[in-house]
Amino acid sequence: MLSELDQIEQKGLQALETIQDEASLEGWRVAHLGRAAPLMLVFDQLGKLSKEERPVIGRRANEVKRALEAAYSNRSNALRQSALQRSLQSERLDVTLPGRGLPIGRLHPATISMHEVVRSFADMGFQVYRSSEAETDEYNFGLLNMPPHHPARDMYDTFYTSMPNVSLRPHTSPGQIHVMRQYAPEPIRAILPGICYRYEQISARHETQFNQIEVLAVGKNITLGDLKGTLSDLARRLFGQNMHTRFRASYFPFTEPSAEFDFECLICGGKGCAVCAWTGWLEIGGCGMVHPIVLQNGGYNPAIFTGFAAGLGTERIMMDKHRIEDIRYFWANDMRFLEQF
Ligand code: FA5
Repeated sequence: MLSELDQIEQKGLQALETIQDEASLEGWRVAHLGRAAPLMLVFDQLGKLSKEERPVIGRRANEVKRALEAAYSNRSNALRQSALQRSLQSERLDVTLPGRGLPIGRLHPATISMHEVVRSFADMGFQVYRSSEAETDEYNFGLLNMPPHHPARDMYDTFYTSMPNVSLRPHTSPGQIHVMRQYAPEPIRAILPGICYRYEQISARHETQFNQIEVLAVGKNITLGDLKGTLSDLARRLFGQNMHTRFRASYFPFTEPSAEFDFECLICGGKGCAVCAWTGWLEIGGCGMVHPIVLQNGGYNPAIFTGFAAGLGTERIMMDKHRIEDIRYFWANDMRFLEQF
């Protein structure tokens, strides 16, 4: 029986040397140390041996068991180590590699321009008022003294919606009525920034969507001088003391008298270009004294109150400031343009 135990030990240790993975190792454990293993059968037979043989065989059987268990545990550790080494090699993590950069967003140039103009007006005591981009015909035109079929409607090439009487606002002026109706008979100093839409022939100076800032002041002693002073001051706040501006007589049904407000064209330096329509002056907005009918529609008594209003194109202001020679850059979504601001 002692030689049988020697064989058991030898075979077990030999078999263990060929084991290369965890599954075969478990198979080996069941075969050599499991309940039905030859070694365990030796233990089962110990009771049947003589008094003399039993301690000798028992001791040897225990030795073999410990030897197999120790070899099993060494092999198991070795396999785990080599599996770890393999995974470290194949799933190697280079902690010195730079991470993936997150692109940092920035404000759109049209928004930057809007913010600059809003800040200047805020410094002059104007409050920001928001009004919606889709308006009824009444607000876009009717309440601004343009009843149906009024020829001045032709100046606003409007996008109509599938909802009767609702269109995208072609200017921010309908907001004047909303502010007046909310605050009458209190005095008003408000600006209304926002996007406008026109079915427009696109050119270096015209887009189908553009931002305007509506300016509205209503009170008891407001004059044309206040309008001219406020807009001239805006130009100086944005461009410095030496900025040249001019007012040209014009016509809007919702103001009387009316004017266009121009900045000197810094894009061509006054020589004439596609943006200033070869005049040397860049039209920034329309303005005038609020028409008595509009004041009345807003809830103010025109015998007591007067007011001025203006609608300024903020992309045009940005174009003048940064010498941008085509308005189409604003919405073309070209990063080479957008990243410059
Ligand atoms: C108006 O929209 C009037 N509502 C302005 C106004 C308000 C007058 C209050 C009196 C009182 P106008 O159509 O001229 O006016 O547009 C005003 C400004 O918006 C223009 O001077 C220009 O700077 C800008 N603008 C108008 N159309 C476009 C366009 N298609 N693309 C880019 N900017 C435009």
